[in-house]
Amino acid sequence: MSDFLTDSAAKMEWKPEAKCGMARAGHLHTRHGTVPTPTFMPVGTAGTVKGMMMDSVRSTGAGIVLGNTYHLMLRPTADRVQKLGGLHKMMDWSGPILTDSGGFQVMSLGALRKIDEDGVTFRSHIDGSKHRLSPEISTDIQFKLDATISMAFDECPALPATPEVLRKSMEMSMRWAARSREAFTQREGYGQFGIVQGGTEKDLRAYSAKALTDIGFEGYAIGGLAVGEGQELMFSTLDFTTPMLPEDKARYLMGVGTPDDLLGAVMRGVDMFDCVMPSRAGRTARAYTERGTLNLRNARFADDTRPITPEDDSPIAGRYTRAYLHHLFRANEMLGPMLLTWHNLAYYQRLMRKIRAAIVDGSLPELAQSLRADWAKGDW
Ligand code: PRF
Repeated sequence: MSDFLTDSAAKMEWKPEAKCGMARAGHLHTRHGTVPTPTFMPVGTAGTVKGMMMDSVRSTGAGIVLGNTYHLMLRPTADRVQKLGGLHKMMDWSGPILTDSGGFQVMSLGALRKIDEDGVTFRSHIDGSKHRLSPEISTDIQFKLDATISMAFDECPALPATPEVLRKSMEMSMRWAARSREAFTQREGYGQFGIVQGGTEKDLRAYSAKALTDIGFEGYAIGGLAVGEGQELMFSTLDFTTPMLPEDKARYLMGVGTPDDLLGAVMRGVDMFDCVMPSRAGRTARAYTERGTLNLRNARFADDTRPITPEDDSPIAGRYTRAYLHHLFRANEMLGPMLLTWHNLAYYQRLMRKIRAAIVDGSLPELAQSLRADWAKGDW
């Protein structure tokens, strides 16, 4: 996987290449290689994209993967990752890695969480042991992990929430963003992204975007979405939030989403995404295809001798029948989740390549129309 390092950058920079409406195509240059954007980052929570060897992840065209402060600080611990040479070396991925800062995962996974102005105390979901995260601790952990892109430490309230709750939480996240930046060690080709919060409130998003751009980060994430508000509200929030962010920095929508979410968000000016959807769906027998999803556990596939898709650009198309994949899942064979995760990650990367090419040649609206029409058709 040495191809990543041939173009390592002294400075982390996002450079635009083409625009189509609000959609942007560009390149993110980092110490660990250059990533064409828009890009989808497979989730490698605990130092592994579950069920995948990193060569297989790379073979799908993925250029950057995500790791999690929360999981890695609990196990194997940041000090151990550092002793193993950092996350890249530990997991055999020489390309860029972005790590989330932990607050979001504490709130969704940790037990007995207690938030105060300084940070959050919580118990591990693994063994109940007590831990603490703060902007300084999270930033230090991400340094030890050797994350190419570190995320500022933030709080993400669940929606719906009152404007008052959203405002208080967002203001604290902005104080935490300043502390995260203060604690961040600048290194060549590495960077740190701030996270815009404020729910679906325009004035709060504006306050947050200004607070973060005043501090100054290498990129800007949009957090606090895809937390129960639905696609329509997420899109309308993006409509007013992306124009508040600098034109010359990468924009990352955290924890999103379905293929249709990605398409809609790119058309609203987002460059980067991460989501467990393709990998988690792969483990639970759901296959993404150009015609929507298939549940391969379904009895109707028991004698289906066709490949998952008639297109031959999936890494598993032409090699395995639907009937065989159905059998693997029914028999709880580990190859089932492995093959289908690979297939789904390849689908997501293919989708991003198609979207990117359409931005470059100015045909994104036409592509969007044909993608949506095909998703609605259902199985072949
Ligand atoms: N903040 C952080 N990580 C996140 C989110 C957030 O708001 C979300 C929301 N969709 C996913 N992951 N730090």
